[in-house]
Amino acid sequence: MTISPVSYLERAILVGVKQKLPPQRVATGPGAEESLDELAELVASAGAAVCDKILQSRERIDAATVVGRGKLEEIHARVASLGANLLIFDYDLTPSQQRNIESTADCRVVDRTQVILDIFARHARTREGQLQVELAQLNYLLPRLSGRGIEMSRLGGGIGTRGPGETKLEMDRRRIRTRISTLEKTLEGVRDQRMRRRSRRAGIPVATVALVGYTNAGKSTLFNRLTHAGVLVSSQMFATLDPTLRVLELPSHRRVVVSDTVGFIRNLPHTLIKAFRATLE
Ligand SMILES: Nc1nc2c(ncn2[C@@H]2O[C@H](COP(=O)(O)OP(=O)(O)OP(=O)(O)O)[C@@H](O)[C@H]2O)c(=O)[nH]1
Ligand SMILES: [Mg+2]
Repeated sequence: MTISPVSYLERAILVGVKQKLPPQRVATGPGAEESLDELAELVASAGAAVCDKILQSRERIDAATVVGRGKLEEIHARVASLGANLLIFDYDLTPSQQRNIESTADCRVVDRTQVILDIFARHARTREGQLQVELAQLNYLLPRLSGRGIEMSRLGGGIGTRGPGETKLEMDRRRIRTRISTLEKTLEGVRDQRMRRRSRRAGIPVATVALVGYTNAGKSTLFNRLTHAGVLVSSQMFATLDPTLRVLELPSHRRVVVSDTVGFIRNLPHTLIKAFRATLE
């Protein structure tokens, strides 16, 4: 896959929102800070430079702009002074929030989901992987299409515009719907095939061992060490998208099938989970 050189010219400012909790409530789980750091890793894997991180604390999310008008003016000034050309929100933006922010900040705006979709688009190698990414991208794009058809085609590169469906991002609604149902049918076929293969394997007394864990945890490295398979190892997140299976003989001489597969992350976009069902199953 060719990677647009435009991507390396992207200078991004990351924006996170932290909801202020009433004093009696204690925050649990990963905080907004960790999530923003993780987003920075994702953005680097997508090929853009991070020039600033902004974390805003609010009582509640602003319905129109997420961060509120005042903060947005501040962000606009920051974009200008740093020469940034991309705002990345660590928050799932609705199509109208995205438009509102874009018009005030005078800068392209994408969200965490788009960054992850973009990485998947760049890393999908097999036909199945590419079809799954395309399905996720089109499902993400469809509700966001109104009035953006022309803009999308004018952008011509960068996070949120790449992928196996790159040219198809310029399609109109009707054709996107048709394409989505074709992709769903094709992938349904892949799932059936997988299911049949699994049930055949279930009849043979060979255990399947799946390596699961956070993206970049070292699954592929371990897989290679165990099986000498030579799959891609990389410091980028989501280097592995397509599953690889190898037979491994344990010290006890028992044979098992080991599988390397896609990693996990917090808040993996729903469009991706749905599209990657065949792989994740
Ligand atoms: N320090 C250290 N680095 C490791 C170890 N195992 C792997 N790495 C490095 O961590 C990075 C990610 O390794 P991968 O094996 O590609 O990780 P993965 O879990 O397959 O990642 P994805 O396929 O992207 O989800 C690479 O740069 C590896 O060289 C380890 O035990 N120690
Ligand atoms: Mg891997």
